[in-house]
Amino acid sequence: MLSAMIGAQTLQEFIVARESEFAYATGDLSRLLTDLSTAAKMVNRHVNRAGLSGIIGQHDGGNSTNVQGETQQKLDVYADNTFVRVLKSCLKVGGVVSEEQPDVIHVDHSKRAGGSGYGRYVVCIDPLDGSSNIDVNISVGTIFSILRRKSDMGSVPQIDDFLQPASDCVAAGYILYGSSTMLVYSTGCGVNGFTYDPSIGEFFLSHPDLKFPAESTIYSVNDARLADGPSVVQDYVNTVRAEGMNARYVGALVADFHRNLLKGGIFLYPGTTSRPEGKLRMLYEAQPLAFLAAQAGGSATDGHIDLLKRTPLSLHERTPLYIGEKAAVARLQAAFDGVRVKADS
Ligand code: AHM
Ligand code: MG
Repeated sequence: MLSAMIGAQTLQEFIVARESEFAYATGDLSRLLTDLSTAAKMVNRHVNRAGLSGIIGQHDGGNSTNVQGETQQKLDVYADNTFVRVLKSCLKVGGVVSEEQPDVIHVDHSKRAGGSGYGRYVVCIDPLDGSSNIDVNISVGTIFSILRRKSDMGSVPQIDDFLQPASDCVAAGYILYGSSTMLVYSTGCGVNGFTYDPSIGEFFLSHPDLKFPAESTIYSVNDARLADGPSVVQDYVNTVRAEGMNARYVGALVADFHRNLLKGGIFLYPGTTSRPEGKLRMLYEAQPLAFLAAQAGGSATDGHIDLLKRTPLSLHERTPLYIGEKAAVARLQAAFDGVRVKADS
């Protein structure tokens, strides 16, 4: 890995080189992205050692649940603590919403040197997505978005600072802890991917200007839940299957999204009869990936509207999610629209 990376741009060099592309460049966002990459390295180290260190398994003997009522894994807790601790220490951050915590974490820097109240950015994060994969040594990820607060800088962030449409993200990205660890992010000027070289502790630019391939060859859906979802989605899957598309489903959103971004495809997680609102969360799963998809020439919808345009109403809101290469998503959207028109006539 090391020899292949010699001469490649490091994440830090890239962040600094691209700073001027950002409309409000003051270096604050660069600082924040750098801090996120530091936390990613710390989490990566634990994820990679999970089988060795006795850290796998459920936190607190399975007695601890997060705000969604799901059992927390030890690594969920470690990743949450690590990202939140690093973000709290970043002077640019005024608040954080984490999948693992019910309320907004307010970050007051007024007692710190150089701090003046609450920072200008808020961060939404799923610290360890797909964590049920940890015990079986399959990829997991971190997903984040960064928003500029609408409320006055320095004051306590308000809930509306977090409830902004994905189109208003300042940056978004993910870290994939897979066969190698990658950090993929966008500040609204394309999507770039960086591969981690653990031997020297650096992320290197390995996937510049990522774009979905024009043709989709893969669909990703939890087949077991398909029959409980909208018939539009069932029909769509049956059609693309008959046309020769291949099925791939990891069960970790970051891994499924990343593969489809590289290979061309669509990920589908519909609402079901028992959970019409779907499983995935708007703020720290759907929205960051919708922002990235758009930057990579793809798109995302909930079946009704483009997810870039939807304003969330609550911190842990869920949504159906259909995301990937643009034509594949547009075709599904047209099928949804067609059914709606028929029902209205
Ligand atoms: P999590 O945030 O509790 O880890 O759940 C989200 C994960 C996604 O990574 C993945 O796409 C989805 O749940 C898989 O769900 P299912 O097992 O229902 O197919
Ligand atoms: Mg998650």
